[in-house]
Amino acid sequence: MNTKIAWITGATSGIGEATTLKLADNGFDVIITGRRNDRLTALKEKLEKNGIRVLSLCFDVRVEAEVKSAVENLPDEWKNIDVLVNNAGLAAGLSAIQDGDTDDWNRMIDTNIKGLLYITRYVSPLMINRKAGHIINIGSIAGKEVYPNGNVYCATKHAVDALTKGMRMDMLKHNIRVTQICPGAVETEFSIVRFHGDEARAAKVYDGYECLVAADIADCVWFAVSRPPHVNVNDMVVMPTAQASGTLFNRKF
Ligand code: NDP
Ligand code: 8X3
Repeated sequence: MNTKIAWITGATSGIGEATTLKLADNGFDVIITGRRNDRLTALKEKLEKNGIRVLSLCFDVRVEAEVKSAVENLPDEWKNIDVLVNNAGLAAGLSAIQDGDTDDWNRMIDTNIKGLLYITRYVSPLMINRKAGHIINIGSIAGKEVYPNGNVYCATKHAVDALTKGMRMDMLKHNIRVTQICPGAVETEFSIVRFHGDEARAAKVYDGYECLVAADIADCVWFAVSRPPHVNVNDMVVMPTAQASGTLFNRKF
């Protein structure tokens, strides 16, 4: 029962799934969360075959009552959470502000800002009780700079950047590490979600250069997690070699 426990939000796809696999490979038991229960079940079965203990919790991070209930109903043997990876998030749309779809805006704000806040609000007291823990927020290059038509998504990731700094101050006296990891372009379901299922448009985002894969970001999470306890990686910005800013790519065409 001394195995470390990691809670990964958005474990059903992309960076969250890769991070789950990486932490499990390195001996963590995992709490995996997301809204797609079939994917959670498949991941749980795969990990359990390799002897990893898995708790699967299907809920929407936007609904505070669901987040609160998930944490309050954690079985005792799952309460000692060592690592929380706040990964669940999305972009929806890519439009000038005057053309923006306000449903898209609400989804991004509710997921990327409020969802991350709800999870942190209810999980961090469990870490504070033990005077130990590590919170890792998945930010973005979009939280460091703004690009045309990225307005609201960029604002939500700038909020993650600010919240990471604020959390680090609040967690200081509780001995809890707080890290932000800010990827550039990673080929996941991200752009399919952003373009509301338009796979052809999504594929163009990654065309003509070698983008990051989810496992590259999982490696960064593991680097931060595996530092000695006195070392906190504050912030990592990780881009494809072929990307120099939110919009500048070295495409081979
Ligand atoms: P994916 O679309 O592949 O994965 C997103 C994950 O978030 C899914 O597991 C999804 O699970 C979960 N999620 C979304 N909304 C909710 C919700 N309301 N409640 C619970 N879970 C939710 O994208 P990525 O892996 O690329 O994205 C992961 C994070 O990385 C995001 O925060 C994103 O902003 C960030 N990022 C991505 C980059 C990229 O280029 N891909 C670059 C920089 C940052 P489900 O649908 O099952 O609920
Ligand atoms: C996702 C990467 O460049 O679309 O955060 O903002 S980008």
